[in-house]
Amino acid sequence: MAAYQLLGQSFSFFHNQLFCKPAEHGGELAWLLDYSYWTFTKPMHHLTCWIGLNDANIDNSCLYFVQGSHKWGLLPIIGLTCGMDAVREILSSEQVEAFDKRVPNELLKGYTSFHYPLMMHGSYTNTSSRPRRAVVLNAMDYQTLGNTADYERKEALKNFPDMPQDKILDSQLFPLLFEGDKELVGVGREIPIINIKEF
Ligand SMILES: O=C(O)CCC(=O)C(=O)O
Repeated sequence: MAAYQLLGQSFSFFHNQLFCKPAEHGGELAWLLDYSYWTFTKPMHHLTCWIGLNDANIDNSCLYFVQGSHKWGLLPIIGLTCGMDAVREILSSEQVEAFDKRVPNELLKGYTSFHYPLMMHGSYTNTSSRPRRAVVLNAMDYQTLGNTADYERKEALKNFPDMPQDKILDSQLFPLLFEGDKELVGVGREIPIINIKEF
């Protein structure tokens, strides 16, 4: 329901991920915007749901967000293993100011946070004696289309099913997760939708 309210739309499963940062050596995930990696789909109407499998805090490398970065537009891919400061090179001075105030997303095990596909996020090395794991579910508007024809990182597509250009991604590998019209029948009232443009 929260995903429906945030997307304002019925939505499908896009893909999922498991992030495991073992105690004392879990590596860093350099800053990224999810949609920088997903431009082989369009339009951008996706959502990420991050679910903690351990208590996550600064010590064991929780996720960080850069406040306001969702309004910066699409940034290029700089690489997930390029170091936590490489991103500074592509940011303006105002953006670097926001970046320096990045916010730790400390969450208890089992709690969830959602992020917009242009929200800059990353996580540092886990130097603590506790593991930090998370399951991530990526959802998309149920009418999302393939946009693979001119996609440059073809090798990245090998791990995905076929996504023909301009065709709705509705195969069994992209199942419908929440169909608003059907699932909300009987609720008897309008479900408030969040307008991202207000944030
Ligand atoms: O948990 C992490 O460190 C990374 C998660 C992530 O990249 C995401 O939720 O999109």
